[in-house]
Amino acid sequence: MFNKVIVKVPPESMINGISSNQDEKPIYSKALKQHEEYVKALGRCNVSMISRLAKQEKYPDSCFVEDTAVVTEKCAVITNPGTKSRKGEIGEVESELKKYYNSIEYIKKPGTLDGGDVMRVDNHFYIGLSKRTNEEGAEQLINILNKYGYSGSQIKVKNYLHLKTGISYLKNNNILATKDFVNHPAFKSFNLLEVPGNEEYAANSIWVNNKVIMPGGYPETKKLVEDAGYEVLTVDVSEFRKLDGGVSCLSIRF
Ligand code: CIR
Repeated sequence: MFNKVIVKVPPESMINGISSNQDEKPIYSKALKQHEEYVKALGRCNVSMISRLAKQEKYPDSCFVEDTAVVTEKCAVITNPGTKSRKGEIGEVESELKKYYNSIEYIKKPGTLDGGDVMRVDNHFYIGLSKRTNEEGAEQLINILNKYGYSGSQIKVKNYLHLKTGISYLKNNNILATKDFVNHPAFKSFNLLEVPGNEEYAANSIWVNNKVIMPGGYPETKKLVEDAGYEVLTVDVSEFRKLDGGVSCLSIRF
């Protein structure tokens, strides 16, 4: 169960956020409304507290809070984001997490790690090696996790920004994933729900207290998740998609 959620209001500067598709800029007013709807969806998932951090104009990508921390029941790990313009985002999230955690750990350079590369399955953490997360960062995280009784392993990410761009753990041994990860030996013992090729964006979905929050507009994947027994809440996150972000990136859940 998750009790608490941290989100950060998108800044107007998000129109200059990092994107693999420079042709399509997010529309700020629309993004703000979508963010509101996203927070409302989280509110429908029986979490007891949603902390909404103020927008930070200095950091165009700062609404994607997930990348700044990895949280467990026993500790919070502040990351060292793998891209320069995002490193300063960690300060505010660190201050917020200090309200809830006595044990705060840090990924330190030369290690880099984005929270979007970390997928938790019970007490094991799969860590994507991507353009943002390097081996040193992944090893540091595994060492920290081991100290608290968790385990971790590394997964190479080739075609996506982050590991969780292409795969999500939905509890009860269910994984929602694109073809790349469905065929990956590390995940063969799971019940794999394969996202159709034309709906790959929907592979980034989140389980929140027995409901699944998914991006709107991906009917086949929605049906797949519903048929697996979940109540699905959809939110339109088209403006965040333009910055390569999805429903998991927009919150830290613990
Ligand atoms: C970035 O490139 O860092 C942002 N535009 C998107 C981050 C998305 N975060 C995530 O998938 N966890």
